[in-house]
Amino acid sequence: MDGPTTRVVRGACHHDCPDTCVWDVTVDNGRAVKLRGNADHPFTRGELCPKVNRFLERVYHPDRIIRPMRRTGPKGSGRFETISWSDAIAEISERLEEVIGRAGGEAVLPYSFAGTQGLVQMGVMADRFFGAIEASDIRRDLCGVTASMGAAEVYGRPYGIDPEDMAQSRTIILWGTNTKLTNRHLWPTIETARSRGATVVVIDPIRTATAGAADHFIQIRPGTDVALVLAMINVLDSEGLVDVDFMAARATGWDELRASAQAMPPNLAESITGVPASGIEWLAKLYGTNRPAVIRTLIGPEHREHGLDIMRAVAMLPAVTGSWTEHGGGLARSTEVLHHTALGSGHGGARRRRTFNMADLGAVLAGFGGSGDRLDPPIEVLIVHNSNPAVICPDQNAVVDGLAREDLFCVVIEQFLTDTARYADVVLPATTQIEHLDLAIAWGHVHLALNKPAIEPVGECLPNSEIFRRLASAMHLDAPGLADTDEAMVRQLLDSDHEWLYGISYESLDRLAWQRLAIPPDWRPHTEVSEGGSGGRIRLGGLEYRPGLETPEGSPALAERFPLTLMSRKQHPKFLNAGYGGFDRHLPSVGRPTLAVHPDDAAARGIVEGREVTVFNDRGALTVIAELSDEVQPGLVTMPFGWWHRHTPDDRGVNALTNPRSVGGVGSAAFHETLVDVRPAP
Ligand SMILES: Nc1nc2c(c(=O)[nH]1)N[C@H]1C(S)=C(S)[C@@H](COP(=O)(O)OP(=O)(O)OC[C@H]3O[C@@H](n4cnc5c(=O)[nH]c(N)nc54)[C@H](O)[C@@H]3O)O[C@H]1N2
Ligand SMILES: Nc1nc2c(c(=O)[nH]1)N[C@H]1C(S)=C(S)[C@@H](COP(=O)(O)OP(=O)(O)OC[C@H]3O[C@@H](n4cnc5c(=O)[nH]c(N)nc54)[C@H](O)[C@@H]3O)O[C@H]1N2
Ligand code: SF4
Ligand SMILES: [Mo]
Repeated sequence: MDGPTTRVVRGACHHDCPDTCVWDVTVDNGRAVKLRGNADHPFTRGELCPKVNRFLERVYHPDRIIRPMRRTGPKGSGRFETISWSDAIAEISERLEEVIGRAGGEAVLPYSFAGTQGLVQMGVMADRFFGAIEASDIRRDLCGVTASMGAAEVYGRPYGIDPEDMAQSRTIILWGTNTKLTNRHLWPTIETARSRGATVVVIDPIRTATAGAADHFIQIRPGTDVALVLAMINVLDSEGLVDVDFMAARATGWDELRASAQAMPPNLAESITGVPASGIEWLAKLYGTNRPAVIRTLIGPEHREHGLDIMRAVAMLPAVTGSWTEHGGGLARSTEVLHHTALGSGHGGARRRRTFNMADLGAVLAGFGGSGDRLDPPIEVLIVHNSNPAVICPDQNAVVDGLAREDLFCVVIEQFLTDTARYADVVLPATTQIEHLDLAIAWGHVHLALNKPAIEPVGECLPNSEIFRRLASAMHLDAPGLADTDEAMVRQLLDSDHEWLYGISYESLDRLAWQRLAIPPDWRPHTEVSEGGSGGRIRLGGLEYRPGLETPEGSPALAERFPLTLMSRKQHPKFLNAGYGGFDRHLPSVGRPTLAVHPDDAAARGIVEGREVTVFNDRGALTVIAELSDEVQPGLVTMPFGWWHRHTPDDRGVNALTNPRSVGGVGSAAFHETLVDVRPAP
């Protein structure tokens, strides 16, 4: 009941989720008692999700880390003693000064990702701190960067349309995105379009919940999308459905693309993709004629060696048909670039320090750089915030071996004792989103939000920003901005004169909680001379389907030993990456990770539903529960990612098996290109 001591504070969800819901926290006598979606928010409309509906349980969870802790047992044992903040900061800053003085700043490695997407707590102060000590740098490339680079190769600035404009679309292709699970607040927009007659198609190797809810499902062989795109262009071209005028006005490279497409007739594409030629012809004609037609993608196909090729290929389609010119046509991809453009922020630009791809953590901690060279200096200090690399990073056995190194000084800033924090020398307690201030961008819509703290920090928790401020002060660092308050940093971020920030200020956000970027309604990107690109033109060009190295086609010899392909996507409605994998109330009823196996592959191996199986390759082996499923195609097995180590008898998760390969150290890892075999557990 609301009483005189009750107030409501507006904030925004911090999770690495496209939706960035706006919420209202009811606070009674300093304690948050209710957290609900704000019904007036245009995109999320008052509904949160099964992950976050019980967020207050997380805030006040008995397992929450609320004091700094120092390790007392062997690494990984999880045994710690409580220490004071002043001891923790002194211990870390003295260690940093000693290492930096002896080996140089590059012996220090920050590791962070998108545990919170709020810009301040994600990295503004941390980046300043690590820049000031000239630490090694990390490419935060595990998610979204490959997809973005693929679109950027075509468009320069990889702008997509406002996803809410999909309400106008007549054809909606959900290309390797599991909207109903990963981007649930877009579904009502899709339903609106449907109620006006739109056709919804899903292209995915797995019959996901989204595929089940669509009008048509195209079950493609994993990683073969470039062949499908080329065959679609082949059909569009022969049916006269390409927009030659648009391409002549806006693009270069149609002749090369056309030649590539001519070399990929639908029947050849059928043999590569597994999609019947008649299905390819139907899809191309639907896309070319039932307009406006939009392609929606997030990141699904990027976790592959040639993920960039796929994202580049898919991005070309709307230029070939000129569908950008129609309201509700074009490509609806991550909107992060729109927010960063408006704010003038983002992590682009030249890197001056030694830089590693976050996917290579295992190798880096073992003393090797991306190309196998010995590191000089090797990493002596690892400082982790907003990430759980022991669970989310590929080549998990190597990551855990690295974290277990006795000579590594490891600091983890966390809310819970994750599989990574277990290995820390010092664990520092971090606030949650309802305890700190932040500016929340969104990658699924164009509304910016201000997250205001609703309660005082629980226990002795501190915001990431304050922890780095204290470290900077203890080390007497004098680079600019290291003492800025969180409010000052939010104000700096908003201090942009870009036209899309027109009318948006700290004061207005403070009053309104969220505001739409001032992107014109019915904005149609890439129809005018674009920013970037080659001379402002859309870059088409030759396209080639290439199988990744760790696929049956790419490595037949390896596939003889490990004939099945393992994919490990987001799968559980109550998981958000690894953020809830340690919470009993969020685990599926089986309580253990399962491996989905096609009945044909199961029969060939004597695998029985519900029994234990071992899934293995040269990187590792896991004992999990078999689940016979025709949602996967023969030759493919899937296991959800995000489970904490203790849920398998091997004390590991699916990333113990996954492929860490990235191309040239840039972009995401080839998680989904992992060859394995499966046998009944002994
Ligand atoms: N419930 C829940 N929601 C989440 C998350 C979560 O953990 N749980 N995580 C959040 C994060 S960090 C992200 S990045 C987003 C991701 O959002 P999405 O990109 O929608 O999700 P993914 O599951 O990574 O991949 C989507 C689909 O791509 C398919 N796919 C994989 N390879 C290929 C391919 O080669 N071709 C084609 N056509 N399809 C392919 C997969 O089978 C999968 O069904 O979700 C966010 N939302
Ligand atoms: N096999 C496989 N691996 C994958 C993927 C996959 O599909 N398959 N997906 C990849 C993708 S798309 C992503 S985005 C990554 C996700 O990788 P991560 O970003 O590392 O994962 P999260 O679980 O979202 O967040 C990590 C931690 O941040 C903490 N956290 C939240 N808020 C705060 C805060 O304010 N301060 C501090 N200090 N900590 C906070 C949470 O407690 C959580 O433990 O995983 C990747 N790994
Ligand atoms: S995780 Fe996503 S859907 Fe759930 S509350 Fe946060 S932003 Fe909304
Ligand atoms: Mo992600």
